[in-house]
Formats: sequence, C-alpha cells, structure tokens
Amino acid sequence: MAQRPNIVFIVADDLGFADLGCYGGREADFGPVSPILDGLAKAGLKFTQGYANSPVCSPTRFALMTGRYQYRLRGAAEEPINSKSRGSATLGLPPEHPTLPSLLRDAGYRTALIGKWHLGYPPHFSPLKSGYQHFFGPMSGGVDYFSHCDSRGTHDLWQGEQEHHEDGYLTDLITDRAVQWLGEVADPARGGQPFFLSLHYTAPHWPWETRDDAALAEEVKDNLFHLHGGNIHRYRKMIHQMDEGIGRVMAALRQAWVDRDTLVVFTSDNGGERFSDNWPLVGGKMDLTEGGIRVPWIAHWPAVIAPGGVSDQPCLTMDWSATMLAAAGVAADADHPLDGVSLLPVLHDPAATFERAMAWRMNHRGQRALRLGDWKYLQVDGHEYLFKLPEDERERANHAKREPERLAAMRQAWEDWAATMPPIAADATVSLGYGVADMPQR
Ligand SMILES: [Ca+2]
Repeated sequence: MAQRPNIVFIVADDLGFADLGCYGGREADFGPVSPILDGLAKAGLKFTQGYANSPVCSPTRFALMTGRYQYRLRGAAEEPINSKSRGSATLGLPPEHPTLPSLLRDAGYRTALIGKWHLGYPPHFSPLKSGYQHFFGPMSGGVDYFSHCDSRGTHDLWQGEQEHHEDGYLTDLITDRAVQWLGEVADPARGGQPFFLSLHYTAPHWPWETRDDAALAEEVKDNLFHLHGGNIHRYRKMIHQMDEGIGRVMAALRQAWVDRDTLVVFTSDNGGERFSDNWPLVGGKMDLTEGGIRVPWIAHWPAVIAPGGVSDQPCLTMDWSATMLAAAGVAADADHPLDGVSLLPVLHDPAATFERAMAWRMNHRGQRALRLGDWKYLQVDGHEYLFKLPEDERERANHAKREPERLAAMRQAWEDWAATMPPIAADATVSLGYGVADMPQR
C-alpha cells in the first residue's frame, strides 16, 4: 500500500473569491497580498468553480466535519451559531457523530485543530469530543485578535478544554502552535503514523486588526463587528499576515521532510465580507449569489498533484472531506454515508471532471440555490432567477422568463433535494452583524 498522506487543511474566515492574487486580487500598497498562497496555487492545483457549503461560518464547518449536507443537523440551522449559544446542549456538533477527524484518528492519524472551532461550546461540545486529539483556539465565531474575547466580552481562547490565557496576535499564535505541533508529529509521520492538521485561521474576519493594531482591542471591545473601522489596506494586511503564517507552516513541512507526502488544501468558510474583493461575483457573506459561496480552493501535494493546474470541477466543502478520507484510504461510517464526493481523481488528473449537482438553502431571506452544470437556480425573498454561469458569473442576466421549462425543472430538482433534508427548525436564528442603518447597500 502506498504511503498514506499527511493532511493540512487550512481555512480562512470570510475570505472572498478574489482576495488572493492568484484569484485576480489587486496588489496592496505594500506589494502582493498573498505571495505564499499564490505560490502554492502555482505549484499545485487551483479550482475556479469551488464553493463553500454555506455563505456563513458554522454551517460550512458542520459540512466539513461530517462530509454531509449540514442541514441534517439542528445546530447547523443557526446562521451562524452565536455566542448566546454558550451552554446549549443542542446547538453544536454532536460528539457521537462520526467526523473527518474521528475517522482519521481511528485509522491511526494524529489529529489537531489549531484555530477556530465554532461548532458549539463545552461542556456539551468541543473539538476533543469530535475526533481531535489536540486543540488550541477559540470556540466562538469571532474574537478580538489581542484580547481573545468574543462579541459579548467573554474570554474565548482554549487549550484542549481548558481556558488558556496568552498574549499575542491570534493569527501569529495560531501559526506558532501549528509549527510547534508539526515539529512534534513529523518524526512519527515519517515512521508511518500520518497526521491531520486542521488549521482554521480567524483572519481576515472582523475586528479589523493587524499585528500592529493592539491598541484597537480596547476601542472595539464593545463592538467587535467594528462598524466604525477597517479599510481595504488594513484588510489586505490581515490576509498578508495569515499568508506569512502559512509560509511558516510550509517551511515547517519542508524542514521535516514531509512536504512531498502532505496534502495541503486552502479555502475559505464562506464568501467575503464588507472589505472583501469578490469580483466578478455579486453578493457576499450570507448570500447565495456567487459572492457568498464561491471561494478559493487550492490543493498542493507534490507526490500526486502536477504543478500549475487549473480545474473547473464544481465542488463543495464536503467534497473535500470525502477527498481527504479517500486519500487516507478511510471509509465513511456506514450509518452516516457521505453527501460529499471525492475529488481524488481530479487531483490525479485535473481533466477528469465530472457532473456535480450542488444545493443550498438559507433561512435568511428564504434563499434557495441549485447549481447543475452551467446553470444555477436561485430564489431570494420569493423572487426566482435562472443564470447561465459560464457566460455570466455576475448573475445579472436572468433567464427565468426566457426559459420557463428549465426554471421549472431546476425548481423541481431543488424541491426534490430539499425533501431529503429535515426542514429548518422553527426556532432557528439568523444573526446579522449589521444592516442598512449601519452602511448603505449597493
Ligand atoms: Ca466565516
């Protein structure tokens, strides 16, 4: 049997489709925003039609952990899980549910989550209860980069299930811990015990703080959404400082002589927020227009992936969960079959694309979406749209009235899919950080 790969799965938080240079992003005033990630894309495979399972944080993370449509779990109906859920026994990832890390752990992988969890609070939920052997990071959806407090002012940095206090800029602390952990697991990995590292940065999520902005922590402590601050310059710097961290992680893999046999995947949990560049897409976080769900996907694995590839394979977050299990030679749990489809054949041969229907729904604004081939069905606030994406990624040319039969067929396909999922719970919440009273919409 071929050697099982190590896996490093990197998630950025609220990073938009075109925020990285390799996805068409502009340079910052200090130069290229993401030279490390651009280099990974160049040396690996870049996906142009990759999506997040949801346009908001925690639902996407449910899908990543389970390899299944997140709608199957009650906690994922929260858009997103908010800090009021602390103490809830319902709103989180049930510990008994098989997960990507638990399946890999049971197959002999060493597992760690370094970074954001956002899938429920202890004592009922935690990374250690769901398959990770090691955890360092915040449990909630957003924390200050310096005080490590959430939007209600509660300190939220953890080492395992113990609260942990440490000074430092969270992006750098996450990088430091990742490099340290890789140092510990590299030798066993070469000896045949591979590792799985989930590296979930909180960057470039609000508040708008770079490494040099410690003084802002006091200013934003009562308004972590930071509605009076931020700008594209600071935002790009936050991405850049995460990119630097990823560079240090890649260097650690090289120094340990495990980079060739390590699958590194990079993505974002949802589309970009207020300072993001989602060009040419419309919408952002919380929207099922492309800007809310289309995200970067970069895969780097020198032993398998030829450099410089670009793939138009449509894919979703949960497909990558299936891909990682397939790469490790690990089967899904029989009682929890995957909705995700392995992309391993595409990693071996980027030309080996296949058809992939993908569906979404949101409580927020009653949104529904289905992508099949070139076409996308979309419903927002009761209005229906039909777009031919390769011709119009910006979703401005609405074919709904011109092609009523196709519209009806795609609506029916969405209904058929939705009938296989539990309905949205009546008490599910939608949390918006801001509205038109805070800043004008387009
Ligand atoms: Ca997010």
